[in-house]
Amino acid sequence: MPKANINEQLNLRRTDFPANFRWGSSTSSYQIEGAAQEGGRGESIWDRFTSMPGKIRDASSGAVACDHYHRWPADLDLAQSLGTNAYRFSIAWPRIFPNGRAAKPNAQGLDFYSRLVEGMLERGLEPWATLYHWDLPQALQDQGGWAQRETVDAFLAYTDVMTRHLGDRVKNWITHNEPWCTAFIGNFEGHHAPGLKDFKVAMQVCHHLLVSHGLAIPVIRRNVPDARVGAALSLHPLRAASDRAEDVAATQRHDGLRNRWFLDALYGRGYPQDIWAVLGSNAPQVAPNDMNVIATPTDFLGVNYYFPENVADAPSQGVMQTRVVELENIERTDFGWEVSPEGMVELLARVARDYHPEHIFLTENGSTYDDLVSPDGVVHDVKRRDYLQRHLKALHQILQLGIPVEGYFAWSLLDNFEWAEGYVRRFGLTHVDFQTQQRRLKASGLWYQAFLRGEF
Ligand code: IFM
Repeated sequence: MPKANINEQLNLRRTDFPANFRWGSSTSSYQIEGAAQEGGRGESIWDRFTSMPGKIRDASSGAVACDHYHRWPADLDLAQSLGTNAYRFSIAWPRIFPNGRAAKPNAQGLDFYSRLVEGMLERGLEPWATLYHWDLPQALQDQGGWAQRETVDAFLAYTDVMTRHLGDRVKNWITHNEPWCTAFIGNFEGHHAPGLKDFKVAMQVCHHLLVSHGLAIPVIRRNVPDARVGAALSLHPLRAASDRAEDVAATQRHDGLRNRWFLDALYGRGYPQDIWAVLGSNAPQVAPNDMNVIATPTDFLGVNYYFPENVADAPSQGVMQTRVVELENIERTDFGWEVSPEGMVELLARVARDYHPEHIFLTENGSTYDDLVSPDGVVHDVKRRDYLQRHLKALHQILQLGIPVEGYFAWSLLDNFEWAEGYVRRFGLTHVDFQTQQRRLKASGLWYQAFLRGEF
């Protein structure tokens, strides 16, 4: 379909959004940087996990990934060429403290992020730094990882160093990316590093992540004049798989751990009592004052939105006794994730109604499809383009409802290492040929660029 026609049908322009709206793209260190053994970087739990047979679908790792460590100037040029005014990245803790903690940080790691941030500022990209996007130093995991309270102290020391070092230039700080995933995919399902399968451990990890978030806030504020601090949560609108009372109750439980566990705690309500009761002996150890710490006021809520879930009762399934079911005749991405822009409206309306965050940023949203480079050299990813357009339309609707969303970060700038899926799943607006490291904007990226540059 010619460009003009698509955009006429969509009827959406950048000027329909506030002038100071943040438009960006998102990435994370382990997924793009590569250079795993350069610059004094230490081993991360993902280096270790990917070296274990059978953990990664294509037996790959992030050892080279997009080679962003060497190619970052060109990648930032790309982000700038899109017309974005913000860029979200994460810092690899093992580049700063190769063994997790030390009296002195690794100067080469600090320099790398300093240059990266300078590069953003030179290109008019507001830096949004995430402190923890899953690459824990392996040395800390060897001592028990996030299940140990000492890891919280190590995180605070790392946070202190990073915010002192970059705080004059980086004002927007995200403590954790998707703590649900860190805790449960990594420590209960075992599909992500460190690959544990222990629900009780996952609950303790989850609690320590939240405590570390709360304790990091005053550290960041002390070091960064005009800091804005928040966490990026993976949240989902949930639907009962049927009208059966059991499925409705299961959905309530699922919501309790997926969404409310984080939102209730961050917004000062403590952990949801209904879930605490279900957890029994799996409930985490909570020190006096922890819940106050977790509820330390933030400056914004980061929401990563991908898909809704349909939930059924499953008495034989673990502590929570819930199951996510795949309903038929539903539009899905090639990952099997339901495509639901209306779910994003529903989710943000719910968050705004129940928790009243004053500022919200969509810190991730995106889709994966099996892209092919056509003989004409173009990746005609019409499904991803359509996904992006429909979610931006939904975003506009969200703003019209008066919900205070102030920015949108597309996941992702580049195809990259998609964790347990290796390089099989491509989420980029930019195609990366992992043999040659050639980048080329896909049709979705070209459309985002035209939208952001006001070309229609
Ligand atoms: O690639 C991930 C990212 O690291 C965290 N949020 C979801 C993305 C897609 O799965």
